[in-house]
Amino acid sequence: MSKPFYITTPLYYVNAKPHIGHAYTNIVCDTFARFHRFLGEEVRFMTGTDEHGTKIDRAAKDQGKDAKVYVDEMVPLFQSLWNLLGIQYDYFIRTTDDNHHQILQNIFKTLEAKGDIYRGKYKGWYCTPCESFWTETQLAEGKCPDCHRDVQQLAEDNYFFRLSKYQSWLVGYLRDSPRFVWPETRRNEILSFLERPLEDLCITRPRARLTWGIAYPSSPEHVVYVWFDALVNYVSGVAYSKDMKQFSRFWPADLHVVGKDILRQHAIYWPIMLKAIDVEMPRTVLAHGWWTIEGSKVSKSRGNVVDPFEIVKRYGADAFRYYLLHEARLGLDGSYSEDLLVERLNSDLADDLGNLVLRATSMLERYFSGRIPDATSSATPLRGKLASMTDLVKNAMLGFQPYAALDAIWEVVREANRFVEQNKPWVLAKENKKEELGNFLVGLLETVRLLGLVLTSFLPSTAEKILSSLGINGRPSIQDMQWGSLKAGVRVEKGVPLFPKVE
Ligand code: ME8
Repeated sequence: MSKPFYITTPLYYVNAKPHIGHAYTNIVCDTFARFHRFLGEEVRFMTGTDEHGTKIDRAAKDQGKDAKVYVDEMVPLFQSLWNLLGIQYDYFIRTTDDNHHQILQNIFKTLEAKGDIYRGKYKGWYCTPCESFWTETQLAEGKCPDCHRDVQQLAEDNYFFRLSKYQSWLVGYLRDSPRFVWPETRRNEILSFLERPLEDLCITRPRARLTWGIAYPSSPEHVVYVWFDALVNYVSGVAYSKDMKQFSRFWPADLHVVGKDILRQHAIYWPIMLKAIDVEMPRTVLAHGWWTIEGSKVSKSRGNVVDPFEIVKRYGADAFRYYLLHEARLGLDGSYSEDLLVERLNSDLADDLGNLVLRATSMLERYFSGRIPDATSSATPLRGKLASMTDLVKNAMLGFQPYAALDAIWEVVREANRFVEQNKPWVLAKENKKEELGNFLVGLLETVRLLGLVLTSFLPSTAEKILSSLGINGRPSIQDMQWGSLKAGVRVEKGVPLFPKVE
């Protein structure tokens, strides 16, 4: 049996409510996870929360709360959003989990025994909002090169991880592994970043400055740097060093999905950490682009966030999923517009898909009392279109292009609506051409069934409504994408509008 498909999201900081950016990453991952389940694979889909470090400590203090009390209150907010958006994860990991702590400690033991960690003095500039240290030359006019805010000078005793020792190995690995970082342009960025010497990574913070972190095992005066802590989740979530049978069942991860803001950590620190502990590389780190508003990245520190809870309340989870998956090419930035979301909802979802399903089921109700008639012929031009759609969708998804998969699906949706206009079933009914009308409707309902199946990865609750109105329940599979399995005599529920239009 082949290995389960193991897919991960970043672990989100819990210093604020999740926003559209977090929702996007999880929707993308959920769509891939569902699609691999649809292909018949076993899937391990893990998401979770990053709960240590200065940002979280500060957020808790701002509210006058103990850090652990604070994170315990924030985590359910993330989980409730994932529920609302239909995110079907298999495991939720928190960096405050005991298991994660123990595994992190085991990893330190290995690294220390190998001599890959040493104690030294760290001098540098620190940007608190970004949690980043910068060298003098990296600063942009004396400010943080990422967010352009003030930085503070620091000099302190810390522990360092020998990134530099593995630099030439990493360069070779990236050159030889074209799919390790996707898209290609990002891989090239990492390779050109690696043309300069890598500095070793400072992996602790003095307790005197920060207490909210995992204890560094060899020094009571230090806690672990939040990035080192968080990256380990990808292996601690599958029991690395604790249950190697479980670990080797899932590892290597097939897909780490991250935003381009955190690609360096995932394409430089993470593979080096794995190499140092002698663990196989994940197959692909996929960096997607940013959602922006008026050209600026949506981010909690900029305060221009779009509240996904509100969007879902107004338009429903599937409309939000459709918009995000369709409007930005994975890997590139997308400019968020609520007006465009509404436009897509009214046209693609309500006029095209909703209308097709409603027409098909209503006509069956009207002309055949809602029961699927016996078809005497299955000749319809839609059949071939659906077969090629299935291939297109599969290729698009395996090539990380969910928008292209949706385009291929909507080609068929629109074609099916045209098919209704051209065949004028109401005329067939008037002329009492029952057989022709029956054949026509069976073809149309088959199309609706196959669309319902293929949509399960993208618009899960809509797909479920479509399928259950046709009396189809259970785990949908690509194997069911064969033309002709609707049974004569089955009672089909008359549809309700799937997507009420928004003014
Ligand atoms: O970086 N557009 O957590 P974080 C698209 N804890 N995606 C966005 C986005 C935007 N405008 N803003 C955020 C961290 N994201 C670390 C990760 S992983 C071991 C540790 C998404 O809460 C995107 O996936 O700041 C980005 O990488 C992530 O949220 C950052 O989330």
